[in-house]
Amino acid sequence: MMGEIDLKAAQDAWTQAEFARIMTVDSQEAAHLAERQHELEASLIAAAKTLGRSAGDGRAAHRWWEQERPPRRPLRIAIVGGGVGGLAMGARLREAGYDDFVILEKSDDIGGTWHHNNYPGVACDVASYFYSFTFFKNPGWSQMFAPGSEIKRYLSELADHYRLREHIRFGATVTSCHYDNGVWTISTAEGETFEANIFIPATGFLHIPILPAIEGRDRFAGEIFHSSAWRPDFDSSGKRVGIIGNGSSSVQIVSNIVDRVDHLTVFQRTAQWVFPAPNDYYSELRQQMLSYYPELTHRLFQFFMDWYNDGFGNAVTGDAAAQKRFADACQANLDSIADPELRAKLTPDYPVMCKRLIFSSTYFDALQRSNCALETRSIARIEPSGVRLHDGSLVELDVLVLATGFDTHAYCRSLNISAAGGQTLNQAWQDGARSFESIGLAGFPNLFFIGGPYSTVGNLSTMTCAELQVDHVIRLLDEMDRTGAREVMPHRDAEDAFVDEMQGAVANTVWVSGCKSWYLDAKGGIDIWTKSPAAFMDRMVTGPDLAKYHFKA
Ligand code: NA7
Repeated sequence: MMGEIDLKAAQDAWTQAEFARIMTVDSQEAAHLAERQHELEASLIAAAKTLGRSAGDGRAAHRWWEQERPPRRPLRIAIVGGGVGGLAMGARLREAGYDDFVILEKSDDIGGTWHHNNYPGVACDVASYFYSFTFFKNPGWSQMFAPGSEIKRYLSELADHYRLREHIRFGATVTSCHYDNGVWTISTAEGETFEANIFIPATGFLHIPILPAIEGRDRFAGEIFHSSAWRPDFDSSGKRVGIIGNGSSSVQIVSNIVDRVDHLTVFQRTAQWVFPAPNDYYSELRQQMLSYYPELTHRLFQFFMDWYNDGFGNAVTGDAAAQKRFADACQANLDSIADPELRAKLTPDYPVMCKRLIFSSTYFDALQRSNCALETRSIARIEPSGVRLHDGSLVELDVLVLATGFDTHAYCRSLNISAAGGQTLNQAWQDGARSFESIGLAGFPNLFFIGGPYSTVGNLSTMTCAELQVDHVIRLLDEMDRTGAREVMPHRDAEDAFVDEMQGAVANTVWVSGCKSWYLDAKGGIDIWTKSPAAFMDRMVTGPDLAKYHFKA
């Protein structure tokens, strides 16, 4: 039998081997470490069985409905969006004892981004152990960067575990939200009206597709669709496919379909830096072992969180040494391309991470296949038979995929939010989206954003960001519950000072170092968190600073 000391030693040895394997570039050493882990996994499973541990107990032990939940005064809450943010909010409300809530979702299923995006190769490019909620661990990720369908399944399991489905209203497209005297009235395109005391837009920022304003788009004779509208049953096999754009979506699609299509043309307007990130498969043995030891899944979360937050997060907000490490890795990846002409086409003319960094170990290989062409000549128009370039040549196509991104600065504008006696949200945001500490908005009582302006975004984990925000909102609700307040909203001067603080840090960020990206709005402004991820966590965890909020009985 493995004693307690041995168990801890084996766990430590497994995690050390894991971290060393992730960091090494020596494939022989990586194979040796993987073998060592494999042996430890078998021993740890045997030990767990001997000790009578139950598999998956990270979740099973977390029986929120059996925990003591404080009695709450009636507070009706309406959440808009059944994606990552809305589901996290619902789960934590459940745990905190706020059971009177509804989640309004325009679609017919949960998952948000992970429900809508079904293109081949769709996956998260944030490591899965970090792209998870700490209160709902997942020992069963099958890959370092899990496929979209697996993330949707994870969210579905979360919805079941917290019995959220009974609170979700599918097919509810919110068209207007008005606040008056302690009550939000929310109307939908389907003709329903909901009333709530608290209103939480959790609509995200990757849900409104941008269709490029290229002449002739509607005259294409073949199939033409945005990457987020790829039908699950659409098969590109044997077809001549063109794809406009080379962001994260395109890179995943290209890598996935290149071997299946007859010919693939990637239309690139701006070169991208690509960080090499092999997508390791995780064995069933490993998944089984982790299911017995949720503490190890948590260690993996911590490891990746530090890697992303300290490494990546600091690199984009002014840490030159951290940025150089990413720049060197991206440059070495680029240098691996043998053909100097292709390499030149793929060389960006702006600093690494100015645009959202692409993570892929397969994209450059795909571009070098004989049936793939990288087209950098500019597009003149779309014609029935293909894409006409400005030099007069025609690229003939059967399928044209528009991987042209999303309107990331729209946020929840389409909800038409207003408050009695004040501005509409669209008026308040006419010079750019804003918030107080990513949560509230002066002039709009009882409104809390999840994933709105001044959240951390980019290559960080939106799940972690949502979890921090959701818990912050719950503390505001607890204060309303404790004091009996009917209204809460940030003071305008506190919000102005916060926006000044964020804007004052913009110049340090790599996002304004000379490129165009979805981090910048139409006027070149920035409305995301501009300080370090650690500063965001600190603000979320130590706050809310109640003195900066106005509570009204
Ligand atoms: P992105 O990252 O916004 O990429 C959009 C791509 O489409 C990008 O390469 C654009 O080129 C290109 N684009 C957009 N409009 C045009 C026109 N009119 N002509 C040519 N090329 C165009 O979107 P993704 O869907 O890939 O990823 C979005 C996020 O989802 C991603 O960052 C992850 O967070 C998940 P440009 O660089 O602007 O020249």
